[in-house]
This record gives sequence, C-alpha cells and structure tokens, in this order.
Amino acid sequence: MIGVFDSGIGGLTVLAWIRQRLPDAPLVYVADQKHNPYGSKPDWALQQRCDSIADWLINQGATVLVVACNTATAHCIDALRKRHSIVIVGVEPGIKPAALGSRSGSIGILATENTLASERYQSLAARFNPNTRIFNQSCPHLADAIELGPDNPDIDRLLHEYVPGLVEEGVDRLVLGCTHYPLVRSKIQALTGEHIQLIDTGEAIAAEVGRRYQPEPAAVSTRLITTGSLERLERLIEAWPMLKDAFGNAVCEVAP
Ligand code: DGN
Repeated sequence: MIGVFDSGIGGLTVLAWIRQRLPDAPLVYVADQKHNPYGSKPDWALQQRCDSIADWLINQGATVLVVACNTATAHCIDALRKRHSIVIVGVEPGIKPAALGSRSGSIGILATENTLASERYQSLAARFNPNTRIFNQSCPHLADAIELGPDNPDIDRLLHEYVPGLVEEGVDRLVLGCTHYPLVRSKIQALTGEHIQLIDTGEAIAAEVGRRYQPEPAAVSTRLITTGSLERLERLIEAWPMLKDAFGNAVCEVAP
C-alpha cells in the first residue's frame, strides 16, 4: 500500500497523479485537518505530526510513504528517513524544471513561510544561483483559505496580494511550491497571463513513486482519512472541481 499525507486537502493534488499513474495500487491518504496549517508550525510540532502519521500508515501496511506537503518535506523528511527504512518520497518546489525552462532567467516561487525559511529549501535554491534569479513569495494563510473551500473570498484577496509582484519582476516560470496551490491554478494563471508557465511537480512525484513502488497482491482501493471532520472533508471534495473529478466516488473516513 502507498501511504500519502498532508496537512489537509492539498496532497490530494499529488494523490490524483499517483492514482492516474498506478491505478492498481492500494492508496491510503491522511489529511491532517485537525492540525493544519503546517505552514506556520514550529519544527518540533511538525515533526510530531509527521512521526505519528508515518507510524500509523506504516502500521496499516504502507510500503511507500509519500510526504505530499512541501512544508513537511522541507522540515521533517530527513528525520523520517532516519526512523524508517521504507521508501519515503517527498515533494519540493520545482526550481529545477523552472530554471531549466526559463528564458528570462527569472523564476518565481509561491510557497509557505515555513518552506521558504527551511535550510533544505535554501540549499536547493542556492544550487541555481546566480544563473537564475529566484523571487520567493511566501503566501501566509493561502493554504488555510483554500482549506475553507472555493467560495472563500480570501483566496482572491490573497492571490492579488502575492502574485502581481512576481509578474512585475519579469518571471517567466512560476512554481506552485505548496500542494494546495494547484487547486487555484486557473486563478493564478488568470493573474499572470498565459506567457508565464506554472510549474507543478505532482506528475513528476507520481512518476518517482511509480519507479519505487513494488506492486503487491492487495485489493485496489483508495481510502481518504481525515483527522478532522468527515463532513468537512466530503464537502471540500465535492466543492473543488479537481478533487470531485478525481475522488468523487472515494470513501472518506475519520482517523481512528
Ligand atoms: N500543502 C502543504 C505544502 O505543500 O506546503 C502545506 C499547507 C499548510 O498547511 N499550510
């Protein structure tokens, strides 16, 4: 089984790619909605959440663990890999594809405060400096606003605050460095115009999971589990078109 987790619904954007890539693999997803957001949590608290969800998923039989959260990957994946010997795949802002594809030499990154402040992110970014100018934009409260559903007016307000400045800097690639942001991809693209290409690494992560997962004789199913409210998870899957398309028929459960 492939175990996948995030602070909430954001990692479902990665899970959708994994399911497309590995339609026969059993998948268990944990949305840690009781404890989100992860974007502004202290390191120790994030590590505690990651350890407890990883332990649970591994107990349930996960042979591959996907940390479908840039923030948790940036702060916790090294410790998770020390603790567990199974394959652990993380997500990180797609600086490399953005830098390689950029003609202007300027790229923008949208991510949580915690991701951008992490040592892991800083050293990733340093590998592309000085050839590429990287404009970091932290997006406080954006993932939380997305967690409240597509009708939340804060989403547009926050995007208007965070995106236009990067367009003015002349970036031609814009990295969606949080797994929640693909849910508002069309709103971001409307603000950037079509000349700026948005970079989402979900498909590349699914390809990586595909390479590392050994098929097993287990029944195929997708279980979506929340540590928060079942009604809220079901409502969000129904409300976000991308999630409804991918998971409209999936069974949701509350974490035991
Ligand atoms: N979806 C998560 C990420 O990729 O960073 C974090 C969202 C949050 O909890 N703020």
